[in-house]
Amino acid sequence: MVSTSLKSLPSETDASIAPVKSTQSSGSRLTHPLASVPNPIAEEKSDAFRKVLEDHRGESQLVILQDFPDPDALSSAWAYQLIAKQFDIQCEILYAGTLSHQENIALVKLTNLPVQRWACQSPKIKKDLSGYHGCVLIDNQGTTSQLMPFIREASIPITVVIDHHSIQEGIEAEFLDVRPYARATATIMTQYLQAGLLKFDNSVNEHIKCATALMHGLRSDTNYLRQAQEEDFLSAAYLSRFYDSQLLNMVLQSSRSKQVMDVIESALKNRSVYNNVTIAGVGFLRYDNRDAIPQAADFLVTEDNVHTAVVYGIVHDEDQDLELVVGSLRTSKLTLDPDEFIKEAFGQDTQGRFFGGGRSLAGGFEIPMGFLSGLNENPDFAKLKWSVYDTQIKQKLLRLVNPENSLRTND
Ligand SMILES: [Mn+2]
Repeated sequence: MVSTSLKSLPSETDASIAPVKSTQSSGSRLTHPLASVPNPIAEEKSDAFRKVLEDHRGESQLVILQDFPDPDALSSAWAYQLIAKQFDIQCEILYAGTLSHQENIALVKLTNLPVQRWACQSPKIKKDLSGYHGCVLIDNQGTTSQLMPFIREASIPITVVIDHHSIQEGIEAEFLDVRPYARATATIMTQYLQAGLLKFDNSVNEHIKCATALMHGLRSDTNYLRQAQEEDFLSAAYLSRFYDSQLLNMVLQSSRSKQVMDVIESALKNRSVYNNVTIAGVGFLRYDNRDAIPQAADFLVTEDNVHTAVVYGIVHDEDQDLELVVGSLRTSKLTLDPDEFIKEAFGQDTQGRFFGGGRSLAGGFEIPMGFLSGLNENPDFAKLKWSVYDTQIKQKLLRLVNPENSLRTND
């Protein structure tokens, strides 16, 4: 739950900075003196977005995040909520999984980010969905949330989708803004702010905190701006007028748990490098530590001569007594499309749904273990099971990485 006891920090932002005026008198709203060209897509989308919000004035909406929301998703959803409020639309931001990364927990606590967990699988927790007029997907397209079946069952229409992952087949919404070339959803949301959908104000604490969250989201999806493009820098420059750098430092200084360190340790120990791709299985881990997998991938991709890292493990969800193979891919190779790579490596389930996907420079997958879930008290069985999955995942990855030696499973 969101803590409300933490006092806000004073803002370091300088309220005296004058708003930047456009150098072009013709006055495209998004033209910035630093931008060589105005951004016509952002402008066109902002107009359409405004119309949709206008059409839904006074309604209640559910903003659905992926099961393991990251800073980009959390901050963008918050920005959406604040924008929607201007149009008298009430939003509840929900996710089904856990906030497992220490930075995400710190972000939510320190900024009082208004997000709630809905443990939809628990039969004890029923949610009445009758009062909601629409559903909004931010930084996802519904394929990574366990909540979507409930939304569909309640016949809640998808009103808005704003995302930067590759477009998912069959996604339909009244307003769709999916820009796979954008590095972060926070960049897109900031462009909406710049277009005037909501004017951030340095004297409003909530705006300072949301700007800080967006800055964190934007930075974390661009590898601390190392992979940022002009649009991201322009959005970051805009946010810099409002964000609180001390607060952001506090979020970033949150430390890793011992369990996360242990997962990183086993990723290091178990890694094998094939054609500049490092692959590491980390064995079994608890659901709450699931986010250690992307953190380990983030770390492994920093090795000399490595451009891509894939880390995976078997995650046990005690609540549902289910096991999943969860994996993360990180790459610094701009020509590698993580979405394509993961879809090609692991394919689809019997219902035609892919086991994973991605965005620029990052991807992930989840493979349910079905009948083989559980009963790991028997160490021999657990070992055997891990060995089967470990070998199979390596084989699938190596078909792409190392096509000639696809059957080589040991190095
Ligand atoms: Mn994102």
